[in-house]
Amino acid sequence: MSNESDACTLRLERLIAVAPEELFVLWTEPDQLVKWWAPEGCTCVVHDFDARPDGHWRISMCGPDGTQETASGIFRVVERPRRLVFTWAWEDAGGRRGHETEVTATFEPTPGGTRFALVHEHFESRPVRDRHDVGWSSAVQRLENVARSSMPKPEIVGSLRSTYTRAVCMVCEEKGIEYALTEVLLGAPELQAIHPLGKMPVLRHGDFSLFESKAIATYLDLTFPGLRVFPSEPRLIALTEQWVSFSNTVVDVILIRTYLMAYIAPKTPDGSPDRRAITEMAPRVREQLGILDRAVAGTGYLVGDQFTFADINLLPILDRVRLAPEGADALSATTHLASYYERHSSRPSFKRTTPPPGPPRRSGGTPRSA
Ligand SMILES: N[C@@H](CCC(=O)N[C@@H](CS)C(=O)NCC(=O)O)C(=O)O
Repeated sequence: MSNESDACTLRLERLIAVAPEELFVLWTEPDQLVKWWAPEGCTCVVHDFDARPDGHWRISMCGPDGTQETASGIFRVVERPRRLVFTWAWEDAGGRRGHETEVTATFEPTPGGTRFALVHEHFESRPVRDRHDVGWSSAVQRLENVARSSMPKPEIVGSLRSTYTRAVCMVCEEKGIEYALTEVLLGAPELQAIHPLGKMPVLRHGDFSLFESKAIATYLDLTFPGLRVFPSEPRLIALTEQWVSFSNTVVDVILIRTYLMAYIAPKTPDGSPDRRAITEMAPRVREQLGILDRAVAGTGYLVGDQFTFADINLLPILDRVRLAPEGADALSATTHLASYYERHSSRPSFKRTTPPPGPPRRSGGTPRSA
């Protein structure tokens, strides 16, 4: 592209925290357009906005001083929800259209929302381009604000007493996501409605619902901006998978589902701790903590030198195993894992998700699971 055409082309790019589908609606529905289509302090009146190929649009922008400017054009391309191309010309007092330019808006899904790009081209001169740059920048800022405020809050249904629920709440805390936690009992109807086995946590987000903690964490990480808790480099992605899988299929099964449960939900006739199971599991608890001790020895993290979902997923498990004496002793006896737990348990995301005392309860009254 020549320098001359570059000087007559305006380009804007933003990461906007909603999905392309939602942004497309803000761009194509007149009752949504009026919320942002004009620089800050101005309002607009949509006379016509037929977002279909060859459809006509016409909008007046009204300044705070009462001035009114009208632009109009035709849609060339309408590819929902990825691309919009339309012509643009300002009208004079008699409604005659002046020099025609062209606008292309593209909406690419990306972690954290939509990579939005606007190209407005074929201006007569650089000063005219620059004036439009000021106007578009301000309008697009309003668009971002409207998009953010229209985004529904994710709702996590579960209990902080559940290690899996706590892990997804920690993801929200780490990323600064505004979320709601709906505390329910194990097997509650809200869980049954989403999880085929009624397990917690489940997520509701607008018209979308999801079960399985790692799937929920992935969705939150990709949908919302902020610090990424899943790495993007192939080896680090794979190592995160490795530790999440190992923690959930081995560590959690031994430390929580078998050892801790022998204390909090024993199957003994009188409900007292299941001593046989505890004695049998204690060496296996030590063995697991030994494996994790070696895993964090190098960097103080499970994956590379960054805090990832692998750590988030493990920390609530370590917290719970400390509730029983052999678990607490085994963790204190480790070198690196004990200081790993000490350090990361001071993170605000961990502190703000501290569960209330007592074991999780099942609808119907029995304590069950961690
Ligand atoms: N793989 C599931 C496990 C969820 C799970 O086991 N949740 C426990 C609480 S920590 C639960 O709901 N237990 C009750 C039951 O199994 O009925 C996930 O990652 O979300």
